[in-house]
Amino acid sequence: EANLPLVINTWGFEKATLTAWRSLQSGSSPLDAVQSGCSACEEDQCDGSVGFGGHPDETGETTLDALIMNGDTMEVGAVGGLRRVKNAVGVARAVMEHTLHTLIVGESASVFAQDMGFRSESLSTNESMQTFSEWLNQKCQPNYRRSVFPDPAVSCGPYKPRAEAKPRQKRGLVTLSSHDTIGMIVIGQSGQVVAATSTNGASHKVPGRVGDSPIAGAGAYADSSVGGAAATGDGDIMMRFLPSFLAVELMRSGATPTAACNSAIYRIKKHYPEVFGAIICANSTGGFGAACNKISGFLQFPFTVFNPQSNKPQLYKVDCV
Ligand code: SD4
Repeated sequence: EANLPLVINTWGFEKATLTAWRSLQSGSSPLDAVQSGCSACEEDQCDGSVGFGGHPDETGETTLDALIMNGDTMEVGAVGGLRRVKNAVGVARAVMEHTLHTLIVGESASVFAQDMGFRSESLSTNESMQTFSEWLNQKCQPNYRRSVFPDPAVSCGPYKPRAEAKPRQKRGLVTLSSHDTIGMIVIGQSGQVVAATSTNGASHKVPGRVGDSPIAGAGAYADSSVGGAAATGDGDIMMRFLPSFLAVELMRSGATPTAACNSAIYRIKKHYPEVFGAIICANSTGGFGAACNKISGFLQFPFTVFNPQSNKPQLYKVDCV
């Protein structure tokens, strides 16, 4: 018996879940619902990790990655390193519907967005500028560069995102530790599976760095004949394993959503036991699950679900493996 429709997303982003659910209830398509859910997070700057004003790069600029996928048609639209446009998932949708491409990046993505009528505006805020200047003023700036001759006065070497269980600071106050991409799967009443992601990536990234979130099969994947998956965590590592694709393929072979999620995390863990990664999985009948990699200080991964049973955004926490 199918338990549909279903909205499921990473983290405790309940407003996003509710927005997507209401969109479905008002008769919108699953694609519109998943887009509106992720857009709500962009406007809300969820955890400072989605949308404008979070995670400035090495030059202080915030740039955005997003993806949307239609599991009926296997169409995908995505943007990487999008500058000066707040609604990244909207631009991803425009890539899918108004071009024959899948992924457009950087300054050119911004020009495309402007051509499509999106407003061009700064993605910086007082908070993101403060994060940037605090980082600049550190004696030793943790960053993503691998120095051949490490100069501790300039750099602490590769920056390690530190996942932690304690509640995030309030909106806009970005910490080095928060990196909470929204990844959402929506399954419509008739079984159409769609997925989307939106993020501002990693703090102090090298300009031009694109993470896993806008990569189909990495950040998210959807196939209406099977289900969907969406990932969050250290994208530089996670994208090497295409965990969302893997999880969907495992469900195709008969794995439950929970088993598929676990296997995708174990695959990464085998090579990178200390790297934070988490994934949500859902099958086309509305079954769902999640998994995360247990690292020090991070033992449980929260995710949010709305389905006919819950009747509200229901927060779940899965124990990490
Ligand atoms: C990235 N995966 O750009 C994103 C960040 C993230 O939870 O998911 N944080 O690497």
